[in-house]
Amino acid sequence: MTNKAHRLADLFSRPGLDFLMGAHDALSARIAEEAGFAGLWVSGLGLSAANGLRDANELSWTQVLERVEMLADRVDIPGLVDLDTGYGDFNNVRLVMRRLARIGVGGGCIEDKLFPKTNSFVEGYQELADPAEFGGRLRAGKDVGGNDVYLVARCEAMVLGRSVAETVDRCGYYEQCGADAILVHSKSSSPDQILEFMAQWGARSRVAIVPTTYSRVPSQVFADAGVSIAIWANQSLRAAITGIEELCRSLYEQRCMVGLEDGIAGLRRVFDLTGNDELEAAKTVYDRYFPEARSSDGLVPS
Ligand code: SPV
Ligand code: MG
Repeated sequence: MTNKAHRLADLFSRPGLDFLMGAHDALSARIAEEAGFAGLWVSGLGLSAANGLRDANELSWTQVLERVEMLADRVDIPGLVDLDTGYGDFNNVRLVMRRLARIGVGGGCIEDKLFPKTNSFVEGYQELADPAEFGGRLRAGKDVGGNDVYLVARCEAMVLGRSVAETVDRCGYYEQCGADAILVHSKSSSPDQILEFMAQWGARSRVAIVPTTYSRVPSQVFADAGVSIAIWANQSLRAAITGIEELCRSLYEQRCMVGLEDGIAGLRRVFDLTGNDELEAAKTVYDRYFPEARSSDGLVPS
């Protein structure tokens, strides 16, 4: 198992509730890591929106993985990558998983809907996958990702108005098809659906939830119900939008930064987040890379 896959597995399996913080680029990932989060949710909605696109597979799977690679390179904590439906059938899942395993980010999550996906909170028609077909996608993911990708199966049944009982049946089958853990999604504003699911699911595979519409429920409620992971999927993206909007509105109106400087990060913070200190240290400590005393005549050193 790669280091990050192992650490993500540990986060899911250790007792108590842990959190994955949503990230939409390397910078938001670094900020989440610095804040203390032990793992990331690499959000499909976030990656799409950060590129001005809809969460409808408008960003191609290779574009997604290019961004995942940059993000994973900038943090030490593992990430669970939102792979939507796996971008097609079992064969697309194999391609994606092979590359995800090479990146070594930690894990991948695929959901039981059809390509091109529709965000769970978008109103209108959404189609649930046939469980047997989706099971094939999971088996393909496990066959290729093996121990290098922690595989999470996401069930959208309750989002589409299906019963808790069907959700439990589907998740049980997904577990048999090789999922290491289950993500059970709900768009209810109350936690009741999730709590009922947990009561029926019992102590089977580990469960992750996404408390977006029921975000005000104290996390202890979910810890007591046996949930392993809660995912703050899009709060960071939404905070960034609000921050940028407020600044742009004010600056457009007043045409100078009076009263605004203190409300935004200083450049020092930008340099910290991008690791400038490490580069400065490398210049002084390793004169091997950056000789202080350069030859004044520009000749090759003897
Ligand atoms: C995402 O962050 O892309 C998710 C979570 O899939 S949600 O948008 O809440 O469905
Ligand atoms: Mg998503």
